[in-house]
Amino acid sequence: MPPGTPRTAVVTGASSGIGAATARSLAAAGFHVYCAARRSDRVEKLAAEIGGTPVTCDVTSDAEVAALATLVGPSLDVLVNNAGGAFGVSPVAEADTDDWQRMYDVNVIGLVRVTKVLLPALVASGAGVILNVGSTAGRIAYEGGGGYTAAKHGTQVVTETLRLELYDQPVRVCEIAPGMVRTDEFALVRFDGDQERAGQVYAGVAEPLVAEDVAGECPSRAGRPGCPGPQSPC
Ligand code: 8X3
Repeated sequence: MPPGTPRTAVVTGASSGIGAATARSLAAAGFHVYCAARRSDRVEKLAAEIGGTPVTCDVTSDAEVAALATLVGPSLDVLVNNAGGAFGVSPVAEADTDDWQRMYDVNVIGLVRVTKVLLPALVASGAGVILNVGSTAGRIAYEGGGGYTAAKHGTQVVTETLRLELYDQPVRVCEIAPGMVRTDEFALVRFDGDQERAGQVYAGVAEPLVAEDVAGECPSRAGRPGCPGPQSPC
């Protein structure tokens, strides 16, 4: 890599929440960020803000993911597999299997699809990093959460499998598994746009995590009780 060439990162699901915050955080650290998500207007705005490249990309589409890899080219330093989500809270006995399928498609197969096409570029960088955004839902079970927890357990197991399989390759495989994070859309999507039910998820939680906590910046928490300061790890 010629001196002065910025390191590169791909963030999927970059249109909002943890994905957008991560893209901003990586850009602030000097990366050129490919901001990938389905909603073109959102990624275009974000990419313009951080000097990155917008990519309209649905991780469930072979063609769009292939186009992402073509755009990125032969070398990539960091892949953040953030695209994911929860749809519905039906108990297993009443499972909406279309919702369960969608959750598996985006949280597991989508992650695999993107990883597979970008892996050669990550290896080529000589020190690639794959960061999969999992969840505490990939560690536990809760009533009504079966479809999402099953999918996020899948995220975790794929991550661990990949780590073992790449033991002799110059690629680190990591997972971050946040708990409840209050973002604009996670709960709203889960409850199909029902603002009131979405709001109840965070009721009684004094200071839920926010996207920037996960992305590594913590300006929103600076000054709160127990915060050691914006430059220190919380
Ligand atoms: C989201 C965590 O607790 O809402 O990944 O399922 S939870």
